[in-house]
Amino acid sequence: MGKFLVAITAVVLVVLLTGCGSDESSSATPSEQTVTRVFTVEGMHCQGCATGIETTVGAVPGVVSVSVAYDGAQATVTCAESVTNEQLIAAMQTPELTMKPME
Ligand SMILES: [Cu+2]
Repeated sequence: MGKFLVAITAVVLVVLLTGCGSDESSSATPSEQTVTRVFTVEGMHCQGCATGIETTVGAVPGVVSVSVAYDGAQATVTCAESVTNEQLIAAMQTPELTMKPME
């Protein structure tokens, strides 16, 4: 009976220790700096295109957030520093859409 209690306590401790804060860093490594990059987007013809880019670029590992403005033809991406512009562009590139880093 004593051993059973010890086992339960151990499980609860593990859940408490590993569960705390684990949701915050699902994609970016906690110690890694994040950067915000702005791209110009050509070829969008409706808000659906913007939403599609947000979804595909948002799925790139290390990407924290994506905001695409159809009106301004711009994509703002917050991601881990190790994510390259090429990775982001490759993720959203289609025959119709072109994304370029903005200075
Ligand atoms: Cu569209």
